[in-house]
Amino acid sequence: MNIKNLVKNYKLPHPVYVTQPTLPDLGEFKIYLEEVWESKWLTNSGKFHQVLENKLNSYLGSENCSLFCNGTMALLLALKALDLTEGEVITTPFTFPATLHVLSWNNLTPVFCDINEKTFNIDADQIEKHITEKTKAILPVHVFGYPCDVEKISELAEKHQLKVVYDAAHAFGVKLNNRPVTDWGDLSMLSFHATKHFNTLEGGALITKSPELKKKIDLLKNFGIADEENVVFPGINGKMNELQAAYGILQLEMVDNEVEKRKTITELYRENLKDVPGIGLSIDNPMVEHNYSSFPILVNEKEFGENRSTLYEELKKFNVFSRKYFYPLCSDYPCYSHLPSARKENLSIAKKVSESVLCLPLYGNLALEILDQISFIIKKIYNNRHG
Ligand code: T4K
Repeated sequence: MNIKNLVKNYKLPHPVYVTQPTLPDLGEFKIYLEEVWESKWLTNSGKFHQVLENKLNSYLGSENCSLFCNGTMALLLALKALDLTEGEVITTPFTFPATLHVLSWNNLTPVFCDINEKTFNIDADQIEKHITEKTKAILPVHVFGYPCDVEKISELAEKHQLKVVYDAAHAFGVKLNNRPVTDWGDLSMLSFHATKHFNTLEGGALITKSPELKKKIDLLKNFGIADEENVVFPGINGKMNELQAAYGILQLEMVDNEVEKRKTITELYRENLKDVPGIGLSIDNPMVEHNYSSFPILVNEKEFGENRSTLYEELKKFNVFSRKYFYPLCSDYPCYSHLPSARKENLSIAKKVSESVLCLPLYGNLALEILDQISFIIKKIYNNRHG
């Protein structure tokens, strides 16, 4: 059967996107909104902000959580809080643009390190060769919520006196060996964007073990205002407002259920796709307590019969809107491609992964029949290529 006929027979009735937020009950949110309307306290560390910060500390097993208007602003200020104002920072090219842009906005030069083929994270065994007298920090990303080689990165940081800031945008609630992944590094940034399984519409947080750092971060995100008469340094506005925080409190009550549903979906996808030639699944590390934030597959063109980009386009015809996270590599953006570390020979694994990765739809409300249908379509496309 040709693709046209397959589409005719198996096209999904509605578009299915890579993700979809699970919203809290509108009635419950209205109760909080009425409270905000009554108090007229809309932002600047209000009641809901304080409640959410405390609740997140309990949930995440952290002591010092600082809420932000979004994850990018949080990461930008993480670097400021650590006085990283010049020099080089070793990072990964396989990430969302924000990871790189916050370095540029802080006058820091990114140095790209290749990634590990199995975890998609920065290859900790290759970091040391990039360290020079200009290196100030390492900025790894727990891509798709899979933890980096945190022990090795800590060792390197200690040996070379480097700061470590984790972009943990995808790693809300992830644990490694029963420890929150945000335990490692000087600071970790979490994103609470609408596309995350825990979200505050837009939002983010920094997590640190240091109460002094938390104090500095809270000043930085509020213009450096210490009190009505004292502004201690040039801060900025990075605050989360009361509506975001109130929404976040309701989201937090739902998050375990969301993760549980995503786990079921992930297991079913794995089962459905495990025998499809040319579809590579990520490793399942038993030491990791996942959050099931994404479902990436790797498409091997030779075995599957078509490449990742063709599969991406064909799935669209069936109303399946997967995403090529993360393609192109950040090192290929015009603003970074001139850097010596951006050359292809330095990033061969990242290039290979980025050219074969595809994130399939995954969210708590994704019906199991739809998921089965998506898996079935992928198998049909394979069969179509192989007679
Ligand atoms: N570091 C890393 C490693 C990151 O991945 C991100 C963000 C950041 C830093 C920065 O954190 P934030 O400053 O954003 O807090 C999306 C998100 O906008 C972005 O937050 C996220 N990473 C990135 C991986 O994904 P896009 O450009 O792909 O989003 P968009 O609008 O195409 O949405 C994807 C799908 O989600 C849509 O097809 C449908 C669905 N969707 C989206 C929105 C916005 C909804 O169902 N509802 C919605 O409200 O970046």
